[in-house]
Amino acid sequence: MSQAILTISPEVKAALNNRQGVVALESTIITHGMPYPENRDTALGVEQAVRDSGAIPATIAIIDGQIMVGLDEQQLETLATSSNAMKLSRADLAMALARKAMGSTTVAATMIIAHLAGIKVFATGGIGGVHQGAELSFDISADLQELGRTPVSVICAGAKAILDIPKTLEVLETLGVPVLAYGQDEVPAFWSRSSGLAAPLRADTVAQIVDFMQARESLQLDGGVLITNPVPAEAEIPQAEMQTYIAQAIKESQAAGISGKAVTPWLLGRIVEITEGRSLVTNQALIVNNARLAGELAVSLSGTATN
Ligand code: PSU
Ligand code: MN
Repeated sequence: MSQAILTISPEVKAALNNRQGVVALESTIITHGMPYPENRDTALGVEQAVRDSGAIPATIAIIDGQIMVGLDEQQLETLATSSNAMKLSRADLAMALARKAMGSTTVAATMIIAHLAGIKVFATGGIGGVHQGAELSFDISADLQELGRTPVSVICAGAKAILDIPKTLEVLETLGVPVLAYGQDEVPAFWSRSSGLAAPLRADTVAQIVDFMQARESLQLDGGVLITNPVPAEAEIPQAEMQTYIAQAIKESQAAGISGKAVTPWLLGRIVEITEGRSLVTNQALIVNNARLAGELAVSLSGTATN
């Protein structure tokens, strides 16, 4: 039975048994996405936002080789202060178990574990995608393939604007992943509400998302759904402004020879420095906003056959 390898917290277990809404949360944003103590405070704030909408948060990470679904405050603190946590995607997840290591889960690995646990809704900040210059580096996040195969709905604030968003959307389309924008026609671009790119699909209410997911279920379609939720207006950094910071960070990363798994964390960290912390505040606001929407969706779904 698939849940046997999971350590599910009592609270999450009770919520799953009672068919209460549960929202999965990733942990790479804690270990590789933000500095301490903002990472811990954000993780706690995100959990609270899920609770505020009536659902139960399940932050996912690997501690001593155990797959934890739902962390207590002490475990969150351990993760937030660790300097050696492995960044785990589909390819490396099993090695963290075999080595009894500590590891944080990316969007891809969080989807795999959420699915094993029977959790349908997952909130994050931004997904990985096709990196700028991918035609030379071949750097395309495993998050995209995972969305193509694992049936979990991921709520994010758009593809991170450090990526090539048009190419990311093309790959998602190829993989058959529906991309919905929530309440607007454009795909949001993480720190910015606007990307200049039309969203393939749009939903304006949680009820519309639920109807859409039920229709997918009746078609027996595999794979995930990506719901892109624009950052609240008061917290956004406009796209034109953001673009100069991103261009500078990418140029510096190339000059420094950063590659592979290190690229996303390096760029995010550098952009926090370049914006003197402003991008971090935006990042916190958008993930809390996503957690709220995910909570509402999980609660609505828990009352349907799709649950
Ligand atoms: N968004 C953030 N910070 C992060 C990430 C997203 O604000 O650290 C993480 C997510 O876990 C995502 C991962 O799955 O970056 C993508 O990494 P890669 O491009 O190496 O697949
Ligand atoms: Mn990569």
